[in-house]
Amino acid sequence: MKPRLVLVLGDQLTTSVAALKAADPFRDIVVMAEVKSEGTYVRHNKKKILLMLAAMRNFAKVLQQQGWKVQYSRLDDPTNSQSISGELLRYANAFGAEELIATEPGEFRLITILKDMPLKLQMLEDDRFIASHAMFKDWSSGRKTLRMEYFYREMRRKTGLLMDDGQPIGGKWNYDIENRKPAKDDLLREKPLQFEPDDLLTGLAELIDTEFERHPGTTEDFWYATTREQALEVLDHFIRHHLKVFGSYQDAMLDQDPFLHHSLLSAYVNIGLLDPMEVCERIEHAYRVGDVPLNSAEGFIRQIIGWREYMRGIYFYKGPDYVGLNALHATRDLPDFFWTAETDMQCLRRSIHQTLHNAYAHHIQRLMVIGNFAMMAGIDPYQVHEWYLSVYWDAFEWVEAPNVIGMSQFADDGLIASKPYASSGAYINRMSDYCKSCAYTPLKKMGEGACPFNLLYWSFLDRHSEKFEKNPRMAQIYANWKRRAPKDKTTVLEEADRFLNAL
Ligand code: FAD
Ligand code: DLZ
Ligand code: SF4
Repeated sequence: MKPRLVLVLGDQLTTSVAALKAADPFRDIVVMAEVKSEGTYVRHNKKKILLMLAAMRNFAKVLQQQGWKVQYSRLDDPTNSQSISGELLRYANAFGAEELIATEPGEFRLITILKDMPLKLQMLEDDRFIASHAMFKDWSSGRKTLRMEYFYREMRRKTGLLMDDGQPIGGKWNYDIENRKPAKDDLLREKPLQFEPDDLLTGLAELIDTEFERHPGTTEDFWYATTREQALEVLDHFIRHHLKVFGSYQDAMLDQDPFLHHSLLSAYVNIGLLDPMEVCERIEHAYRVGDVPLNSAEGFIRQIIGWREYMRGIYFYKGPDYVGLNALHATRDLPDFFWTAETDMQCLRRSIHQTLHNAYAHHIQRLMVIGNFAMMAGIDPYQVHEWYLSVYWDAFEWVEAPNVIGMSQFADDGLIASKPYASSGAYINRMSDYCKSCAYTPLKKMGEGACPFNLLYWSFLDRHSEKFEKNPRMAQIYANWKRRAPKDKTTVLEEADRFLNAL
């Protein structure tokens, strides 16, 4: 019997991935390929590429130890064709394989590439997710709005997480209202668990610095996990040191602390080192034995079985055209400082610098600083989407695009968000300490030194009044704007225009 090729992509690094479950270790050949095309279709952050390739090499060893025949293409192999399809064809010719078993990739781009190959393709649904495509379709069909909160309740029922006798523990589904505390600088806050780079990482870092020289970010200061064992240690560390207060400080931002009480687990779950259900079960256990409060456990579990699953559902439900949506007709080019962090707005300077350096920023930096600015400044959402996809360690289109196009840029016209996530400097001032070291004054609404977020906020609302004025959640805001003196309004709009033209 001819061998079949079994593709394992860089974000499918688990022994229980669908393609491996369907394959026969005695007959089939696993293909894993480090290729330039996957690193360059957007200019991925060097740290993200380092994470991917190191985790791939470590995982290939696990498969070999389990008895799989693995054909592994290294980036610097002179015979490497540098694309997934090229490598599959090369191995198909070498071994006389005519069939390919693959787990559905997390980007339509790659799904199309695999479907177009001259091999008989068995593409299996990625069952690492709790909601299948069929379940999401069932849930969404016939609904007027697809709000996450209702999907989340279904997922709680389906998984039984934090449920007793079919009811949510504590009597409420959602404790978000308790999760909005600003944080204080605290030297005692436990730092993230860091791993010393080994020879594999040092060698790969050199290769990446050469091959992806012009990409954003750096391979220096790399201390992330690259094996399942290490990722499990990160999970333990988070539960032991941070989960208790995760909920309360979820929305806080501190200039000198990029990680606060966040878990740093997204990339490990997305690339397969951790399973989403195992993570949630560990969190639930911590709550049930009394180690952590309900608002933290619920807040965390909601992010995984709620937001994460919902975003994936939306991506596959809406299809490949979703990333091109532009409901607010935003056309401005992405400013250069997104690639350099050189701006005098401290909140943006710090969030973008940390993003480029760590390939990480936490949710509120992504949503309420960077995304908020991009939307209010009217930046083309497709360019914003490409930026997010390239700079973050956890960014794959299935999760990145709905978060950016939908949640953060409102480019899907409110499919995901019931109102735009727009806010003035007052919000950033309340939730962070950035403003203390900023060239601008957060509460100043116009004139010399006025915070640009204040100018942009009103100019954004004014520009889109037709769309948002009738939204009941925004009526009060528009009433406030209307009450302002006409002279003030003109000044604010003129100053906002001047700021935008100078970008
Ligand atoms: P924590 O704050 O510790 O949260 C716990 C976990 O919940 C995360 O590890 C993640 O798995 C999950 N999670 C939380 N929020 C979301 C969400 N909105 N969507 C999906 N999962 C969520 N997440 C990605 O995994 N990849 C992305 O490319 C991505 N892009 C984003 C872009 C924007 C504009 C926004 C607003 C959010 C984005 N997110 C993305 C969601 C979220 O910001 C990250 O998952 C989170 O910051 C990762 O850090 P953490 O692991 O420390 O998260
Ligand atoms: C992100 C990424 C990078 C940078 N490099 C590789 C690679 O060399 N080989 C590989 O198999 N996967 C890589 N990936 C992850 C893929 O881009 C990812 O599987 C698709 O985008 C689908 O989610
Ligand atoms: Fe950001 Fe405005 Fe605060 Fe400066 S003053 S850090 S621009 S919110």
